[in-house]
Amino acid sequence: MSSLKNDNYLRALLREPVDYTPVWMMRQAGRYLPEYRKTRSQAGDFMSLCRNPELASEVTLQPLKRFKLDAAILFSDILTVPDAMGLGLYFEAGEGPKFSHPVRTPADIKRIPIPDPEGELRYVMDAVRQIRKDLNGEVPLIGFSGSPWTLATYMVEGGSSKAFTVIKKMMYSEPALLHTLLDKLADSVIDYLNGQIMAGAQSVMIFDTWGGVLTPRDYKDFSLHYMHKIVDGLIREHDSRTVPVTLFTKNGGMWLESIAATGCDAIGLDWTIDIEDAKSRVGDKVALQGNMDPSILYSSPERIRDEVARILSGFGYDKSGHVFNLGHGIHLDVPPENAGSFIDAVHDLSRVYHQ
Ligand code: 1CP
Repeated sequence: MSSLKNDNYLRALLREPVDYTPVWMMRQAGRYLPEYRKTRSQAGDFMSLCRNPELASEVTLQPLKRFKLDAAILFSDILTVPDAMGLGLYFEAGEGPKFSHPVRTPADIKRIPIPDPEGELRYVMDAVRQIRKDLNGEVPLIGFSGSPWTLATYMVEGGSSKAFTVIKKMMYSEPALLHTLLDKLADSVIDYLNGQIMAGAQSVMIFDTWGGVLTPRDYKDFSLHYMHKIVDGLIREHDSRTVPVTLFTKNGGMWLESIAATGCDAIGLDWTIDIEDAKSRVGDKVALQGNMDPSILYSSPERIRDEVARILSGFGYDKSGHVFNLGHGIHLDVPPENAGSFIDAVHDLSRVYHQ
């Protein structure tokens, strides 16, 4: 087993005792940091940054140099998988990700391959290996993927969407076709995450950013079902340690019991649910990650501290089972010092809960 200097994050996910509540931030490496913008311009563009293991490792570690974060997250994107399937990912300035070949017909879906993690996606595995080397055992490395449903929204819509009309039309008029795509994506994500684990990721998280736009029934059939399949297919022990799995459905607070029933180790919460309620519903089955509104980081250090205190007391005096985070990614115009105040507040204020 390779040793870790700070394993509070992994311990909290497994509901083992910790010294304080560990914290990391979704999108902690990114455009709110001037040093990220500099490395990105050096790389040329976002995908070139992802494809260069040394630079991807550099930006992964940038937030850890500024703040006392308890975990690092692989610098990459969920859209690497559809890109490896041949959909032609590109970024239009100010418009977000797009695909030159969206998948819409049975022939499109039949054609897409299940990517080999050490083939088309080798650059991601190389980034994981490089980051583990550069982290030098300081904190654990989180690997990640999008959920099949969330990936499918981008693949079918051809990019970001607000109303998801193209994929919903497919869901309601040709459900079997969409299921074929989701099943292929689930198999691809299993291989991709297991590849990351073999390359050195010490926990994995599945981002289901768009599961919350579904009806409860469709959420179960078209999103949760495939995340469950992934949880069942993942390597759960590696290098003599458990590899915890976190599922995050944005706007999924209504469905915590069914999410917990997949056998995941932790559930990521957005800010639309009180952590106290979440804990009373599923706290005996899973750890919880979250859940401060990222917009609180626009306010003062005092206001940030109050919010941290409120969330810690909501989770209460259980010795473990809470990983502090934002309820979604950090906004790109947040002052980095405020992120520092947030992280310090979690560490300072949480120690009393763990004595
Ligand atoms: O211009 C730039 O520099 C690119 C901006 C950017 C960044 C920094 C994109 C494009 N992706 C990323 C990195 C990224 N994406 C990480 C890195 C690790 C970290 O957290 O520090 C992660 C985990 C993601 C995951 C991701 N990408 C998600 C799921 C999480 C979430 O935020 O909901 C989603 C939905 C994406 C798609 C995507 N990629 C990039 C953008 C701008 C988007 C969102 C587009 C949309 O809103 O639909």
